[in-house]
Amino acid sequence: MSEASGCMQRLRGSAAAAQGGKTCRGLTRGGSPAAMPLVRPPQARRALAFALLLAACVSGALIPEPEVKVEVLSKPFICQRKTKLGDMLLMHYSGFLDKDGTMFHSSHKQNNGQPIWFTLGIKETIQGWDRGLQNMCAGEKRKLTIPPVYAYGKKGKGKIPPESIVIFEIELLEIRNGPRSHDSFMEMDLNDDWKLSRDEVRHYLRKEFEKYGVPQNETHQENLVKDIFDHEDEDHDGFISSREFTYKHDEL
Ligand SMILES: [Ca+2]
Ligand SMILES: [Ca+2]
Repeated sequence: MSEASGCMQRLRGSAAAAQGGKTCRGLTRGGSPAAMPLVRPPQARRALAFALLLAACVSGALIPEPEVKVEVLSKPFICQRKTKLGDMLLMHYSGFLDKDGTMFHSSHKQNNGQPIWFTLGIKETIQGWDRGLQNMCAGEKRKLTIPPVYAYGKKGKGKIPPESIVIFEIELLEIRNGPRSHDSFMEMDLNDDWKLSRDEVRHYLRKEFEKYGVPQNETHQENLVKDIFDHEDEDHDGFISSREFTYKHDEL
């Protein structure tokens, strides 16, 4: 982007120099080899320089930046929440090769046709998913066209040849707070002091166990709390800060 605008600025400056600040008309005619004298006057040299710069800018503009192309195939009428980094997404997906449409994987065919859970923004699978599945509603269907750099790259994988552009059709069924999302932290931080005490973590675990019908076991829970603090309380101050808790998102 910045290179393109820099290019445009240089072009403008160069055009002004070649044309005395007027128009670009006649540049191509004047720049044709037949019309060019052996010793070029300064004006012609400037015109040639401008033409070369123009060619460089145009060819630069023709090399597209690799991006994930997102097409929304259908969207639900009501969308209460959109996906964000750290969320857990329940989804069905099918993957195809762009070059001939071969399907290389589909959640409808594998794992008894069960949808999969995927955590957004932590490089769990390919980067193309992290990039292409943000701001999505439950019930939405998308088609992602993913360049190799955000898919399986130079090596490829299994049925996917090296340097393949891949297409995924994805249906998002459900969005849940990821275990490390900001929302989960807020839910756990009962006294809103932006850090989690052992009591707050204990309370949260009890609630979660209750929700999923897991039998409550004090010793097990205490071990879990200890384990969590051992791993997460990096500065050993007895609290898990929001910084310690939340995913440290890598640059996608
Ligand atoms: Ca707290
Ligand atoms: Ca801490």
